[in-house]
Amino acid sequence: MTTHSHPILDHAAANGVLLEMRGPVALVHLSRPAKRNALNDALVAALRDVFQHLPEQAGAAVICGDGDHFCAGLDLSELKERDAGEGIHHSRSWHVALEAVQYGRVPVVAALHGAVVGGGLELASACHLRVADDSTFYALPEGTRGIFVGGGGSVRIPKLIGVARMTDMMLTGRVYNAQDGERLGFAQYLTPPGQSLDKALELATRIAGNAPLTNFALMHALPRIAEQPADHGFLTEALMASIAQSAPEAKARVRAFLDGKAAKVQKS
Ligand code: 1HE
Repeated sequence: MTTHSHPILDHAAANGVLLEMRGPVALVHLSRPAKRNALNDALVAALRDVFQHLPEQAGAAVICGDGDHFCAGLDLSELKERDAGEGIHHSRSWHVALEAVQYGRVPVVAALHGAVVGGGLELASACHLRVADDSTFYALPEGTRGIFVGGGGSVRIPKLIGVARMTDMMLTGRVYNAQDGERLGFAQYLTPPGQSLDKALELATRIAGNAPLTNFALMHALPRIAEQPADHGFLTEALMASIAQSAPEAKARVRAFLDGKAAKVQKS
């Protein structure tokens, strides 16, 4: 384990976001366990700063929550009377931070446990993969608190579970458990209690070994292609494919397979 000292990362650590390097993986902790990792303005800014300043050697990242829960969402003690203009800027500050997670330099795996609620679920949805353990539960209490999502959840969450399920969660306060969350598409992996971080680190280490252009294409091109009309998507795909396969790293990997030096795909 290596911790990094850098003025921006030190400031982030003081505001509840800790970075440690685990080999090629940047492990980012939400570290405000006494408040269930509730996201106040300083913590959201710290998250943005950490993802904008990941160390060069990071090839993938993992986000986890310290304590018994991943994240309790927006820090409700900061929900003061804002006028409409201030509310827009507050929401936009979350968008910037979560875009730094989603569209940063490296793929991000969320290691989930306990509460993944409100803004915590919005943050998890900005990651590229989610690994949940058996203690995980998902909710959007915004509906019952008289507010709305503001951290990009209305854009990202329906892509995971559909508009109808998100509407239900907000209208009725419905909570999904870990098994249902995996079945519906919140998480791609489900582990026994206490094992989501190890699994997330294992996956992130593997992801960090991919060709960088493949990871770039999956993070930056795939979600945009999915939003494009099909004829635009086919063109973007062709451009991205040709760029990726022209990289020396791709040529070396294909050559290794043809020479019998690379692993075959194994039946799972
Ligand atoms: C908090 C927060 C918070 C805990 N803001 N302080 N999110 C919510 O509506 C979820 C609110 N939280 C909860 O439902 C529960 O705290 C949990 C299920 C997450 C965890 O329960 P538990 O029993 O482990 O902890 P606790 O005893 O409820 O909380 C421990 C402390 O954390 C306590 O403070 P203390 O000073 O009395 O010790 C809680 O007040 C504090 N705490 N959650 C502030 N969220 C961009 S828009 C996004 C909009 C939203 O995210 S709305 C959803 C907000």
